[in-house]
Amino acid sequence: MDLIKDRFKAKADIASAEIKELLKEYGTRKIGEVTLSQVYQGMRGITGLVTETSLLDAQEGIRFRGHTIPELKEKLPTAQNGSEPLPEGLFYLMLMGELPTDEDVAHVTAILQRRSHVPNHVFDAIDALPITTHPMTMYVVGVMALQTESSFTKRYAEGMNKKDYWDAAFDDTLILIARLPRIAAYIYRRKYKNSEHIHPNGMLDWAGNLAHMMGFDDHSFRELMRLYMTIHADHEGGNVSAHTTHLVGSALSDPYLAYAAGMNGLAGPLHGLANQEVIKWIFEMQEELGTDDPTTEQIAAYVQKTLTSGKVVPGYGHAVLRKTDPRFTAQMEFGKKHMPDDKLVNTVWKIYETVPPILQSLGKIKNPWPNVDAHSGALLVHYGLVEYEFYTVLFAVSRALGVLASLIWDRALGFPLERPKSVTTDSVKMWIAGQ
Ligand code: FAM
Repeated sequence: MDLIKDRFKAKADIASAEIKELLKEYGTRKIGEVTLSQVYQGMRGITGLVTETSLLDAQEGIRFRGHTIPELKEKLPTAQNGSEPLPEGLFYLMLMGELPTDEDVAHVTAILQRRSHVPNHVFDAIDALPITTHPMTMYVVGVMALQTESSFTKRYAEGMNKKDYWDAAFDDTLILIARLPRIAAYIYRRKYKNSEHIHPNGMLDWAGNLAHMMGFDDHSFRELMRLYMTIHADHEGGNVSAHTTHLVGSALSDPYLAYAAGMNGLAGPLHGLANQEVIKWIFEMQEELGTDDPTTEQIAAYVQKTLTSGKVVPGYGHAVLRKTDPRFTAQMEFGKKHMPDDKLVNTVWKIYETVPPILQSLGKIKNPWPNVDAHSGALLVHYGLVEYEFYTVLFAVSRALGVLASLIWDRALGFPLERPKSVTTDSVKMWIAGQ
């Protein structure tokens, strides 16, 4: 771990000095204006935080340290006889700000393999929950039970110097990321496979081992897990899961507490839970239409019914994006390559043809195009992972890579407690009246 840590520290020192200079020169320059509507309507478009790991462009989609998803698929190392990027490589890129070599990725994989032991009390905590508990609740309980292992909290209590916060956050992060696949797979096997647990395979990469421990050893499913873990890892800093992790971490809550908080945000239906809602919506449509191969006309009618009943069409729209999500496109390419004739996948493609014009016709939806969740479930169902309530756990495992790499940077750059100002409507009225 020290090789990576030393390399990171050198980069963080350079970045820190650069930012200090930048603020000395330009700190008082205005970066934007805030309207009253933005204050009341979710701070859309307000620039208010720094997240080094990725940047989201409304027209182009996500760039991880400047690289698009197609560029990552070209440049990131893959598993042996694989073609999908290894998520360990993306973690390295987001953390270091440079593309990893095959050796760098192998080094991260080895660290994660070595640190993946999960203490028994974590499984006891998960087992204490009723079997009907939602997998995301089990997952966050598991992460919170793991918090007993935090070296950040231990070292803080021992009087850790603030210049070492990044070091403690680094250790907690690598160990937490290493353990997440085991916790996720444990939940899957407990809830859906009668607690017939599968031991980790120490020879497999991080995502491949997750597939293995869930009970899916198909080569192309492992490839899907590698792609899935890569494309869900980060989406700049303002989305609910990333922002919450950053915010809670700003109070010097350790990476376990901050990540658990962020995953509670991911568990919301307007955010990460949408990936289960998409498949649930498609299954309900198939049920109502009495076919697993609906026509575009039947889909259009069902979309209208969804909208008139005051519900959202899950998997469509985005708070920032104004085009088809490149994470959707990457999944569509995977589908075309591995399962071109799958009926459910073809239904997703027909929905893609049908939904945008309908949403556009409403006149109020800023982005009628599909987001990452519109495709993910259909690929998982193809391999038999049909338990869609579990899908957001996979999203959460992946999102750890981005939000925790970012948290290390927060500590390394000495970001302070985050504390924006709030107002009351009474104070707004007085402001309007010029009092
Ligand atoms: N279906 C129906 N109505 C939608 C919609 C959709 N897919 N997307 C937006 N709208 C509505 C929205 O509810 C709002 O209606 P009201 O004015 O009546 O409240 C109106 O259109 C304007 O919304 P917007 O400004 O275009 O979008 P927001 O920035 O407010 O919301 C989303 C963005 C993602 C919350 C919204 O598009 C949505 O609810 N989508 C469906 C749920 C979903 O797929 N979420 C996953 C997002 C994904 F990126 C992730 O985080 N994993």
